[in-house]
Amino acid sequence: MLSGPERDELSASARELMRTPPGLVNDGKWLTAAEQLAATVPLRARQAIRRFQRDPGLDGVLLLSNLWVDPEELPPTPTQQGSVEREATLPAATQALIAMCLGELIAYQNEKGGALVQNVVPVQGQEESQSNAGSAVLAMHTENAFHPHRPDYVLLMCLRNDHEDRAVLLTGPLRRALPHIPAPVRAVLRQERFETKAPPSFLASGAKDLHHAVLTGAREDPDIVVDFHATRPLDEAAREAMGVLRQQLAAAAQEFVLRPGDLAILDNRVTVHGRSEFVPRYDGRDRWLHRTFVHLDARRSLGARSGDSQIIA
Ligand SMILES: O=C(O)CCC(=O)C(=O)O
Ligand SMILES: [Fe+2]
Repeated sequence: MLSGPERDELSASARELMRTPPGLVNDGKWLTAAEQLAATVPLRARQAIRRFQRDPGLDGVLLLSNLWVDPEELPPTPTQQGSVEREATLPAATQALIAMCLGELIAYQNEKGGALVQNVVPVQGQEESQSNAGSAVLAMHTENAFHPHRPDYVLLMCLRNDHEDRAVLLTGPLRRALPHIPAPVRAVLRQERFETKAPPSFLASGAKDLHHAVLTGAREDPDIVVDFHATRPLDEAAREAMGVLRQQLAAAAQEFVLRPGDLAILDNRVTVHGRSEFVPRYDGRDRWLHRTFVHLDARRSLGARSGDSQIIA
């Protein structure tokens, strides 16, 4: 929770960034300014971010609240498919500053045109879709689980919640669930007995389905890669193991009703996330989040990007 003075300090930096030419989020010069100004983010927030990088805690979520978002000043919630925030608005600049404190902003050419700040909004006709445009229950997932260069962190900042304050961001923290998963089940989850489908926009440009283990890395504190909509177990034991994992993640689930000015930072390596259902009205007042992805080490994806672009092909 930012104090009043901290909120004003951060919004002053964000306003300065807004005014930096050309005022476009994906522009290299603007991003350099964001990187410089990230050093002016209030100290306590930077300390919390640094601590979270080293140890994401049991929940794998860092919630920053009381960021400067005034729903009365905002334009109507976008309604179109694939909506992004190319312009350096105050919320987009705020999100970019926080993201720069964490690492390198990245995006995917095949997802929302490679925009570094994207809009998560309900889209008419997409109610049932298992994507950020839907408003039905969104199954728990690792963000871009199918992708070898999936994000390390996902930032979700709330500009508006739904009319009834019903939409809940759900997280499934692996660190809380793991102790309840029997060793033989964990052993199955550590084997490459799972396949995660790439979404159609990525398949069209040659992405492959990922054949993978769900748990990797340290035995007592592994990383997780799973999407309960897109990951398919390849045999019966793998199916059972995924069922146990799903159950234990649900039992450990944390609920976040994001309100304007709340920003959730999810460690995409140790927590999965999803969303409850809600009822959109498409009246310009619907739920609206900004989403940004961050890599800790941009060098790892260098071969998948062109030059110093932030965009993964
Ligand atoms: O709508 C939400 O709270 C989360 C949506 C989501 O999973 C995402 O945008 O990656
Ligand atoms: Fe997601």
